[in-house]
Amino acid sequence: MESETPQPAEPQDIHRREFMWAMAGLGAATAAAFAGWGALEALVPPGTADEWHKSVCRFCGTGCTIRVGMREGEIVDIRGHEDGHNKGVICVKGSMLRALPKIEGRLTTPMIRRNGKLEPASWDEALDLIGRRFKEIRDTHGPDALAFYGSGQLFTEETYTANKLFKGGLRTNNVDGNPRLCMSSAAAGYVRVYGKDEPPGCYADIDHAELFFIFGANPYECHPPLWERVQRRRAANRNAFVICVDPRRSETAKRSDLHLPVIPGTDLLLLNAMAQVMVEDGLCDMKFMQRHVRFDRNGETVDFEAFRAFLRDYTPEKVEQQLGIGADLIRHVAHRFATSRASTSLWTMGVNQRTQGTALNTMLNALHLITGQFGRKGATPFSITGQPNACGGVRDTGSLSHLLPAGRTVTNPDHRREVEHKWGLPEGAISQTPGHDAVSLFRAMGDGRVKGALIMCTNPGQSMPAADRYAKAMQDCFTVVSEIVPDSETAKAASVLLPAALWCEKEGVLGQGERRYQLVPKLLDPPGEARSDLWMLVEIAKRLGLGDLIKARTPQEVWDEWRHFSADSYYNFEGMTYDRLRALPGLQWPCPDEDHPGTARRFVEGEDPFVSKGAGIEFYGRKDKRAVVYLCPYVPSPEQRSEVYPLYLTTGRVLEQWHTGTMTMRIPELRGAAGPARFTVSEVDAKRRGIEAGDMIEVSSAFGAVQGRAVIDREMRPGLVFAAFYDARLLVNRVVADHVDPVSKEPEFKLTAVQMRRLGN
Ligand SMILES: Nc1nc2c(c(=O)[nH]1)N[C@H]1C(S)=C(S)[C@@H](COP(=O)(O)OP(=O)(O)OC[C@H]3O[C@@H](n4cnc5c(=O)[nH]c(N)nc54)[C@H](O)[C@@H]3O)O[C@H]1N2
Ligand SMILES: Nc1nc2c(c(=O)[nH]1)N[C@H]1C(S)=C(S)[C@@H](COP(=O)(O)OP(=O)(O)OC[C@H]3O[C@@H](n4cnc5c(=O)[nH]c(N)nc54)[C@H](O)[C@@H]3O)O[C@H]1N2
Ligand code: SF4
Ligand SMILES: [Mo]
Repeated sequence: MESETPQPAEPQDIHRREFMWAMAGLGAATAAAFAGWGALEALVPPGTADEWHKSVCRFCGTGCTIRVGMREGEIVDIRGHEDGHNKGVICVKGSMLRALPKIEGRLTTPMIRRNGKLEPASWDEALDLIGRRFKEIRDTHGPDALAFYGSGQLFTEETYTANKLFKGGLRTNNVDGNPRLCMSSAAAGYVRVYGKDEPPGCYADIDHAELFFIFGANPYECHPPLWERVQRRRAANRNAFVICVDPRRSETAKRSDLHLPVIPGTDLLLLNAMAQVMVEDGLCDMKFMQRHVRFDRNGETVDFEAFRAFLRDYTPEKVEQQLGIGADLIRHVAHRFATSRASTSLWTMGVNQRTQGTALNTMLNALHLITGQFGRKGATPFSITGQPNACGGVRDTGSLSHLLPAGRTVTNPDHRREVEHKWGLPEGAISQTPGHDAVSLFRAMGDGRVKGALIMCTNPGQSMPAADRYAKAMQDCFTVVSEIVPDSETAKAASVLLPAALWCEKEGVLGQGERRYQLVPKLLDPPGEARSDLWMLVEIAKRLGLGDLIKARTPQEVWDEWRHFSADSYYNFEGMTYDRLRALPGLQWPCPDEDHPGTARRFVEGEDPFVSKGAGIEFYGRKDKRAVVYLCPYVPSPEQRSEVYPLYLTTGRVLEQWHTGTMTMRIPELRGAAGPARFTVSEVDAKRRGIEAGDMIEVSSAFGAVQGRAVIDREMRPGLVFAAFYDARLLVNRVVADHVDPVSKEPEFKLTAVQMRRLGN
């Protein structure tokens, strides 16, 4: 296992929200101690726990290992686990996990909508109704009138079971989920480039990198322990240098050595121009390319000269105006990237949530491949993941509408046969038609093609783009929602609402951003009638007459089934037993047997068990053992600013709030620290419209309108407006466009043309 984790040292970053924490009643001393690496845990006043349990944070994909302190059957303390990859560090959301099981207004009983109103019901009534309606729908309209919409926050055992139940049992590939809104462009990029999904590198690469290329990511707020690790690398190595590419002056951009404030939506021009400079200035690693790389133009293999010719349209001089970054600076960045001892790229939603998300992912990988910035410690193309189980739970188990488990696809007849065989199904049982991706699914729910849906552990009523349209779609359908609270925007549209156990009220495996799987132990009983999502799936399967297919019924039974399932694939994690996961702060796959320590760096000899001896680096995901560099033309977004809609709206996150806020808005310290959501606008745009700080404004697009208060930010670029999406009172997704990337089908949350006007104060 990787051991080059940083040594404790002085915290490197002082958090801007100290004072807010102080105001939130935590006291100035506590707030000041909330300062960074190794110190965050001081936020929580020392509890008087008398037992400690190893667990994992349920919030983001950083996947911090934690210690949960308990007394008299209650959680009283949360600490970062020193043995975890996070070396004891957690962020404020992790610290406040102790409050999560006790949030106000938990849903504790099943509810059925009768005469337009949700009313309490027994589990038997709810489950019988679901069984009856799902069967009726399937028998009358066919299996494709049913769907599962899941989440990168369910446990692996839950998602695996749902996928098996719907694809293998009900025989529809309509299985999708919120990772489509999040990681599908990253997955599409990795699959296109290496033939296999998931990042090749690991967090420890941060400790060795000299150049950090942070692209469309704001780790200061969204992955704080990783940002802190970058800070420590900077403190330890004078040559370390951080470049941040973000149209917005984000908290990460402010703290970087170089911020490239690209014009929103144009940054593929930057990547192509960097490649052009690398090719023309002799910065490419020709040996690496000759051994490991192939070039592709629209499915046809081409040579390096064709790549070079393609890039001539993207010289720094040709793109600088459209991109908003000068040619000299582009050259400088290309040289730095190529010549640094080790370059690590870190990217997330500024890249993925774009109509060119797949192309951007492909090109970020390409820059590493053409310069040989790959496979050495600190040299890696790293798409950081968002949710705690988008990787392990959804991508690896193939729980998206075009996939089957362990890297298989529904359109491949061999893959279908293999899965049918493993699941004990007759040949031809699995449909050959890909199901609906998220946006297409909600459209189908809206126009009657899909009539029954099970939605688990996600809140599409607030998180889908063009939200009004899709809230209506859920109402028009027989929609079953599993939730922990009764009043999410999705719960409001439910026909049947099922009370779910959360995080430490159930047991299961989470798989995070560096291919690390960790076990969450059950420490508490769920409140009232709440049950685990796995239990619900098993009970629904029984009601559908599919109990024989879903034979594994406890988390460990499901895990063992899935572990054995993986054994003949490159995802092999046969060696990750519950016993090992209980004892260790996680393991990284591939991990083929119980003596295997796990794999920090994939495709690298000596680390990855699948690489042949003497190969050094081997891209075994493809028959020719090569990674593919694509020629990716820049295509402007369909959302273009106009006279009517002269501004761009972009959306994202803040440190203290998780997604749609159903959990973190119920934790007073977090709610207090972030405050209500607001629109951040530039001084110029505010002045032009007579808007002053705190005024009510309306932001509208071709998709809808929403009202909220304005914050005027001097550092905001003119022409851009920002809002986070955690606050249902400022339901920004009403305005957000729902165009998708043609390959990954991920919506472009990051770009909507809008207008803005002052309403009053
Ligand atoms: N505190 C907190 N942390 C979280 C989460 C949370 O809800 N709260 N959610 C988790 C999840 S699921 C995810 S997916 C991650 C997301 O993590 P991030 O992707 O880091 O967060 P975002 O705020 O969505 O977007 C990142 C940046 O993309 C920029 N951006 C917008 N348009 C463009 C563009 O055209 N080009 C470029 N280069 N950048 C652009 C935005 O200005 C923004 O700063 O965070 C995870 N961590
Ligand atoms: N405008 C805009 N919209 C976005 C994005 C953006 O950047 N901008 N980002 C997108 C991305 S990357 C993501 S990942 C999505 C996230 O979007 P969602 O998944 O819709 O957001 P969450 O708030 O995480 O929803 C999880 C829900 O599950 C409930 N829950 C918690 N634990 C459990 C459990 O154990 N079981 C069950 N059944 N329920 C549980 C919570 O109360 C919550 O309502 O949002 C997407 N939407
Ligand atoms: S960084 Fe992510 S995983 Fe770590 S404590 Fe914070 S929310 Fe949890
Ligand atoms: Mo996400």
